[in-house]
Amino acid sequence: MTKLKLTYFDFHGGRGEPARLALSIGGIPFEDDRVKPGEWESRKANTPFGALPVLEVDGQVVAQSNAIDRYVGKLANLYPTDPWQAALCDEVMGAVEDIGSKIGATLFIPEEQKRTQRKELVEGPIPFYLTRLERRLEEHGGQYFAGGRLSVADLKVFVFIRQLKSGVLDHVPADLPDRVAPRLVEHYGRVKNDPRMKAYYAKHGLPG
Ligand SMILES: N[C@@H](CCC(=O)N[C@@H](CS)C(=O)NCC(=O)O)C(=O)O
Repeated sequence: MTKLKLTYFDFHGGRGEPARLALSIGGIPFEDDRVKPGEWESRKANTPFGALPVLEVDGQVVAQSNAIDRYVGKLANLYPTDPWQAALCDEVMGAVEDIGSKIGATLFIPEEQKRTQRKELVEGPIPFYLTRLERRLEEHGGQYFAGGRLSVADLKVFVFIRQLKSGVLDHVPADLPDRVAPRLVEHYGRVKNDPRMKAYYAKHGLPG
């Protein structure tokens, strides 16, 4: 049997959680390697691009969250087999990466810059991506982003919306998704209430 080890930081959310969710939902055994604070510096150089997540598959390593999500999505039957639906799934994951990278760039900067840059994000890119994701969801049937059923795209959007709604991002109002993209928030609820998702969080604890 293929031996899988998924390495990511030891918290709920971020770029590693969709793959953790997908593998768990698919019942695929994997080593859940969680990097603790203080361990990263010594491990960073051993990753392909100096970043996490990385997935080890029988001793070989692949990086880049969307590549990992596609791979585990295929293993877990959470990635469309139809090429067009797969492209739609990829599109959404790429869009979440686009806006996630913009937000990520404001995580570890001085407070004043953070306030200014987040204000700009709240007035432009974040609502833009929320409304465009909502539009794509509706264009594809309103329930799921691709293939008419849960896929890794839904998991990636779910983690993104949860981050925004949690209020963990200073200067980003937690009600922004509800105000600008209510159908996307409904989608968030749909994914969150999926019994397979509930089983995951019952096992691993709810995000704080
Ligand atoms: N494009 C990459 C970005 C990876 C990335 O920036 N990961 C962050 C965590 S979400 C990281 O490893 N940060 C620590 C560092 O860069 O040292 C992906 O999608 O996996």
